[in-house]
Amino acid sequence: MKKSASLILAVSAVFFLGGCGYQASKQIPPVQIPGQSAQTGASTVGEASTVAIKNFSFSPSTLTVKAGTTVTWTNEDSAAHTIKSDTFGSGELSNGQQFDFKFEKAGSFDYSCAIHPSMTGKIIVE
Ligand SMILES: [Cu+2]
Repeated sequence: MKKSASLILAVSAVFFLGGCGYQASKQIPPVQIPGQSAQTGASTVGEASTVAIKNFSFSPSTLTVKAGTTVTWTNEDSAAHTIKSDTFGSGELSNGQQFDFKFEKAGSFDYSCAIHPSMTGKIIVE
């Protein structure tokens, strides 16, 4: 009884120490937590090809895309807006309406809203 108790204690001590040594030397690789990648996946940085029109502004106000990308504007305001530039333009977009334009050539394209000239945006095509 006494002998077996000390044996269990000894075995436990070996397990404990061995466990510590194993954990200390074990390299824990960085783990992608699914919840985190789902959060970052919501923002389409670099690949974004959509511009929201909301609260009387273009979001993002400056969008960088690769040549050949079609950019889609969506009016999320209750007020009507337009997309106006020298090279592309929409008619009046009411709530929920969209306007597409395919940017074939590299360059920098400033645009505004014809109804609200203070609303400005820029598309940079690389
Ligand atoms: Cu507007």
